[in-house]
Amino acid sequence: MKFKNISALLTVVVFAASCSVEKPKSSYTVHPADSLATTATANLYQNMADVTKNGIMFGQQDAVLYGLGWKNDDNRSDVKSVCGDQPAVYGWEIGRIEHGAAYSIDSVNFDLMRKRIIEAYKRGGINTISWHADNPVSNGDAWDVSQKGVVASVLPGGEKHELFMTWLDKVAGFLNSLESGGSKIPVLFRPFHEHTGSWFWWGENLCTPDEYKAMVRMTVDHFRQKGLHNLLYIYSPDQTDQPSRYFERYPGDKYMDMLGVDYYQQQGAAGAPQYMQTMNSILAMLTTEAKNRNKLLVFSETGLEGLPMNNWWTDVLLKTIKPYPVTYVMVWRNAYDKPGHFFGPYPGHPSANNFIYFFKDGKTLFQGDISKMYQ
Ligand code: BMA
Repeated sequence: MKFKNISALLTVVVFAASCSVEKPKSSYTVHPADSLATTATANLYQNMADVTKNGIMFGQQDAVLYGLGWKNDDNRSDVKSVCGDQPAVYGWEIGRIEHGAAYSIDSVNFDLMRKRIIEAYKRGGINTISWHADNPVSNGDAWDVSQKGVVASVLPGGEKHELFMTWLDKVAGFLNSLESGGSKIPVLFRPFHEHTGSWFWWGENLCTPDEYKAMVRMTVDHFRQKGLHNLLYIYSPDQTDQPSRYFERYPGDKYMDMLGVDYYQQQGAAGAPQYMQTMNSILAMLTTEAKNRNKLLVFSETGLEGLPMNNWWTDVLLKTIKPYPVTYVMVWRNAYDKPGHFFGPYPGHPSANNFIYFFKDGKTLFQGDISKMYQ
């Protein structure tokens, strides 16, 4: 464990001197929605609740797969190159797994992804997976919203139901293959995200609330029936601070473990006030809702594309999330394949220095700050 400041060190020394070997009792006890969740999965969930008392974990999508000017290197991330530590949370994208493809939607080899997930788990990191599933009706991609009714078609009785169940089996196969030392690796699965927007075939204008809920429940039920009990589920709509809208398509507390939100700063630096104000009201709403439902609150995706604001990390992101019990915040990928499409720092970027302040802040937690999340 790395101590970023003296007060953290003193807290640990005083704590170690004042109590025996027993773990501190959490004031906030959580139980996975899946009553058959593995012990490691339940431990991860409770440890995430406990960690939230100490700070906010930082994550990045595809952090250890590639970054600016590199791909597939061992033990590397742009975050680590900037601050010396890896993120605590690692995001992964499995679009195209549904076809049994060898490479993901972002041209990442699935065998390498599995290897990196296992490595992250072994060093005590947390893995979260998204799935930009192709459109099963048109064979287009997840963004093909040219016709309504795709969600209805994958439900029982729909013309694409059987095909879609084979897709779910492929996803289940991948999730089931994540093993280390004979145990299944717990994963935070985040299916059919940003559904309060209408840019994916499962979006708000493309299906009814009942259809959306039925598809998520069918997915989760299918995974459970297949014996997958290493999953915690994240509900991650796009922005809304209205509980009625946020929960309109919520599949239920028996299906979801974490209340998330995806929201990005738009319009460059000029969009900062709007971003902070919007997030402030969303996080206030989610703080209450997560507490009432005994769930965790996560900022499942965010960022400012291209980071045209050198002080974004401390003056916008940290300031926005600090007052709330956010378990983790995850920024999107540093694309190797799309110029300007990056959301994290990298060496030489003008915001890198500010990211070091963000890293050193007593509130942010990186890989070196978390351990034994599965015990
Ligand atoms: C989007 C972009 C795309 C990418 C997709 C899935 O937000 O980053 O370039 O293919 O996510 O990872």
